[in-house]
Amino acid sequence: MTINKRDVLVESKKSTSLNPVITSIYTADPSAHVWNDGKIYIYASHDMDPARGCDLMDKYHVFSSQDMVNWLDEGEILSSDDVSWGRPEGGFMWAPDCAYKNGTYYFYYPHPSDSNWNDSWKIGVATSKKPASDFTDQGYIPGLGGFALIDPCVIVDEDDRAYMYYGGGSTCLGGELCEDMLSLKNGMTQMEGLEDFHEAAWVFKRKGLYYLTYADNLEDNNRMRYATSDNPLGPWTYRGIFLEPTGCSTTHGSVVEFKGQWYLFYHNQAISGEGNLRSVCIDYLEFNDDGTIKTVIQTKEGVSSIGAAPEVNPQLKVYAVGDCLVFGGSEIQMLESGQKVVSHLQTEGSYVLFNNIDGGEGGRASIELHYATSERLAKVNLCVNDKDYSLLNALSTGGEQEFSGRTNITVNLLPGAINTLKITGGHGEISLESIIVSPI
Ligand code: FUB
Repeated sequence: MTINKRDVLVESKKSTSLNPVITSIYTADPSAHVWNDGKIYIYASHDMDPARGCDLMDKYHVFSSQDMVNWLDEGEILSSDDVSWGRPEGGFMWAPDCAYKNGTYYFYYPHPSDSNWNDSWKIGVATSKKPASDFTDQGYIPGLGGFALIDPCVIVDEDDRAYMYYGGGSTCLGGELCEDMLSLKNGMTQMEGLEDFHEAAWVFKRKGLYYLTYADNLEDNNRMRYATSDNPLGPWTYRGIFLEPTGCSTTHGSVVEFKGQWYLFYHNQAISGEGNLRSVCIDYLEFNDDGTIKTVIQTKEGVSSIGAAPEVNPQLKVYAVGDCLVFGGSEIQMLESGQKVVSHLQTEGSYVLFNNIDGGEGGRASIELHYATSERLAKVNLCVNDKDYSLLNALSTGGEQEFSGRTNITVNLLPGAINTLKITGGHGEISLESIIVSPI
């Protein structure tokens, strides 16, 4: 079998980020950061599809952007399988955060250490010299954790001192981290002055003022509230609600400035309609003259481009589906335009197989499928070298021959032209036009 490879230009058809902004897989609890490379990164938790509840949340993905509109899935950075001290049954990889200090990225995540999960929360730390790959678990922070204590967030202040916040079950705690970023200087203290704190603490600083944002307890419809202080560890002055319910039972967000503009990252359930299949969104966040936050307007458009779109990867390779192997009820079809596509991928057991995919030197590669579907929400299952990357969402393109759909994920490839990609119909009628393999 021959696989066609040709260079192409990929044009972003999005003029705004759209909401949800991450659609290929389900993601929640976005912690966004701008690092020295000039890009903005989202560290997100992952909801498994089909929905199996928050208890089986298994791993974290990172996404990066230089313009707020085009986001690259940088791939999985940590899974519960990587946590040697963790709950034996895995799961419970809940809302994380990342901090940078002295040349190292510190990825903080809540995870139970025992089968009795809600009594045994710990805050784990994985480190890397890179923002979105090669993280290695370093264990958990001594002295932190216990009943319902989740959702760590870390701020490295202008004087280089670092503070951690976390909490749940109506308790929010904060404390200073030691220089090693892996231990606490003087333990944690209660954050005083918050009203109706539930979880999802996030701290940022603007014009010398510290802001602590969090999810409240409104039943099945949490909102986001905030408080401010002149000191990183409070006491705090409660300021109000700035994100009304998103329609999802949980709410969780982060506030970040990028290229002079402030944004709120949060999640909703707009794609799935299910509270444990969530999707990350972005909208503008604005301040009043007195420093208070205006209520965030939740939009479908998302935010506009800020900066140049990413350049086309010169190593990009396109594999035309006309050259792949097709099994089951799928077939290769010639359209009137002369375009060859794989159609009827929805048939049970049908799949397409690409052999001999070149992984270059090996490592991470973005896999992007170009598709058409008139289903509101179709799905395909992707396996690479027998590793199951599970379901990818394919949102409606408005027509069975409208090949404007894009769904992608970053996977690991072996070195050389020995990789195998298998795409199986997951749900709904969908046709594929091409697959793009782009080493990162
Ligand atoms: O995603 C799991 C949990 O749901 C998070 O830790 C909470 O903040 C809530 O979003």
